[in-house]
Parts: sequence; C-alpha cells; structure tokens
Amino acid sequence: MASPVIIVGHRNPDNDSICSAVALAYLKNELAKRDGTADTLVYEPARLGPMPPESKSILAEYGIEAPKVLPHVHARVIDVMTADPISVPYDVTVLDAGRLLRQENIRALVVTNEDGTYRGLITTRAIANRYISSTDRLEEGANAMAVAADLIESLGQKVDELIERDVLQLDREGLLKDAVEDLMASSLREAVVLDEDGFCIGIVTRSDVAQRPKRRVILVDHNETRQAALGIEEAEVIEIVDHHRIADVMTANPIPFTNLPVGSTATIITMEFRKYGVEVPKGIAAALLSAIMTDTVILKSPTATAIDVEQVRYLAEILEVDPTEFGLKVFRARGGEGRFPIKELVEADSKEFQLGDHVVLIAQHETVDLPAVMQREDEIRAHMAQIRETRGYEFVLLLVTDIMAEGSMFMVEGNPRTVNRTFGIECTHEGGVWMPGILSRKKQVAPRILGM
Ligand SMILES: [Mn+2]
Repeated sequence: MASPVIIVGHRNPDNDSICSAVALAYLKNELAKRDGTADTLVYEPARLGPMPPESKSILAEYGIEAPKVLPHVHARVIDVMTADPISVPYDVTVLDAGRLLRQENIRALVVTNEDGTYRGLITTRAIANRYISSTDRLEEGANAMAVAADLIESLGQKVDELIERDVLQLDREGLLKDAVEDLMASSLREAVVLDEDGFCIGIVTRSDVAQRPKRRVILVDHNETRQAALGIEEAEVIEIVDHHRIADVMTANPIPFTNLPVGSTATIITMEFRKYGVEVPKGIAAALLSAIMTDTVILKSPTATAIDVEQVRYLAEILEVDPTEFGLKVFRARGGEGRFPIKELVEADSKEFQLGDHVVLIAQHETVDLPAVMQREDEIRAHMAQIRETRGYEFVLLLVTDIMAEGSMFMVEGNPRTVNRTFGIECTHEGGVWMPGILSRKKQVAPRILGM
C-alpha cells in the first residue's frame, strides 16, 4: 500500500486545526470505502504541535485517537523502501538462494539468523564472484573437469559463506536525501532498514532512491507556507480546505481548493459530510462542533456567518445538545482561569498602538468565567504594571471579555486619562469597569482610543 495521505492543520495548532484534520480524514476514508479505493489509499490526520487542552478533552471524551505529531513532510527512507523484503535462513544453499533471486527477479535477499533477526545480505554479485573465481583455477593450470567440480560444489555451499555483512543500515524515519548520499558512498547497491529488535523491515536500493517520491498532503485551516509543515515545498499538496486569506502555497497541478469566508474550517467540513451524504458519527460531530464554537467564540465573533449557524444546528441535533451549553463546556475545558499563566493571560492577544508621542498596549482575554479572572486581579495588574514599566507604554489596557455576558471588564495600568475620557468612565488602579456590549478590540475599542 502507498504511504498514507497526511491531513494536517497549521503550526501551533488550535482546536479547529486539530478537529478539522481528524474529521476530514474520517470523511475521506469513508468516501474511499464507498468508491472501493480504501484498500490502497488511507488518510491520516496529523498535527504540527501540542494539542490544545480543549481538543485533548473533547477527543478523549468521545474515544477518538489524537492525531500524531508530524515533524516534517520531507521524503523519508520509509517512503521508498521495499517493506518486508524476501529473506532466507543463513544455512540455505547457494542454489536455493540463487533460484529465489532469479524467480523474484531481484538482486539481493536478506539472510536471517535462527531467530529471524537480520544477519546480512546475499547478492547476485556475491554469487557471480564466487563462480568467476572458480575459473581463476584454469589460469592456475587446473583442468576443466576440476573447475566444473568446484562450480557444482559451490551450489551446495551455505549462503552464510558468501554473505555480505558490511551493509549500510538506514533509519526508517531518516531523510531520503541523507540516505541517498550514504548509499552512493557505500560499496553495495543495497541498504537495509532494521527495527528496534534487529529484524529487517525493509530494503532500499539505489534505483529506489532515484525516484524521489513526494509525500501527499491535504492542508486544512491554512494555505500559507510559513504556517505549514517543514518540507512542504518538497511535498505534493493534493487538496486545501480553509477559511483564511489566500496566501502562497503553490502546486504543480490543479487541485480541489475549498476556501470560504466562514467562521471555521470545521464548518466547511460539516458541509462536505452533508454534500456527500456521509453520516457524521457522534465523536466526529463533537469534534466539529467544538471547533466551530472555539473559532467563532460560540458564534459571537464578527466572523461567524449564517452558514456557521446552520452547521452548528445540524451537529447539535446529532449530538442532542444545546449548542451554547456545549460551547461553554469546550471553553471551560481550555483550563480553569486559575491555572492560566498570567503572562499568557495578559499578553497572548495584545497589540501595541502609536498614540501621538506615546505607545500604548491594548490586550484582550476572552473568558466564560469572569469572576475567576477577577480573583487574580492583583497578579494581573502587577504584570501589566511591569510590562508598562519595562517597555515604556503610556498605559496598558486589558479587556477581559465575558463571552456570555457580552461585555468587557476594562482594567488600566499607567495613565488612565485617555481611556477614561474616550469612554466616559472612571478607571482606577483597583477593580475593573464593566462595559456592556464591548466585544471587539478591533472594531469597538482601538479606533476610539486612537481617535479614528
Ligand atoms: Mn480556523
């Protein structure tokens, strides 16, 4: 079977990148079963970094295996090797080995120890050398009969006497380009790949490495090289499903490229399930719904569309859940606010702005548990004050946005005058000022402070 097609989201993966890869791999494998290609084609979800806590919890709850980490998509030894090569025990005769080589039309056989572990290779070259060396005797004055006798005798010889022991060993995950160099420098045309227990799991020849296969990849939730797996320019991107701006991934051939201005990639994948009439199992529905909910902040983000709302309705019906309740549960799984590192809470989503001669920082933290965040006010303010001091901001404004209550708590460190004047409020260095209806820094806060 060919190497699996990898389905993978962006670097530093979010819940949408994880769940969309998992759900699309499921859909593709179902479609492959339907059109009879499942025996030769497998789709495998992967990820480019650690799992976000909410992905971990939702996949575990529904017994879905987490995607494996994909270190790169460069071609590897395993992508070209002949798996499960033909082997013979060390005590078979040269005649038997020779017949097998001819029958299989190959140049080398793996020779094994009694316990089946790798011992060496028997090659057509070694056998030929053995025969030609018999004829050397003619030059030494032996008669033809004696040479013929030696040749016949050689057929009954054990392969162990002709075995090649100095064979290059390659790591199955090794980069193909390194393997090529090593193999060209090696005296033999073949290299072997062993497993941890010393069994030979593959054989690689010089003609194998000449093909330079490309790993096949489907990108979800990104189409930008900077966000893609290492080695992406060497791989073959065969499909893209995304909801971000169109960037710079290039392909040699036309491919299916689905890009829609909707709230999440999971939204588009849900639509694909429906388009092909493939039933969405509960676990996959939960993964998809959780991804739509995190990407659209429970459908409250300005990026959420009527299309997202419709897919949420469809998935919630399968799961028999209230979508908002479900979304809140997913957000809570991100980890209690109490455990969030303060630096991350304040700085993960923070932007600097130029305000006259000053630079200000406006940060935002979205939560479903505002009281838990406010319990840590002292720590939060201390961190805000510290970055204001060290980076010389006029002020640091933190919006703690309560997704459910649909408003933001304003907290300022440094000079609060501009914020107070702009919003007609009274921010001090203690407690926050609740601003109902303020959800978007980009649309409702930054432009007003900057007087735009
Ligand atoms: Mn997304």
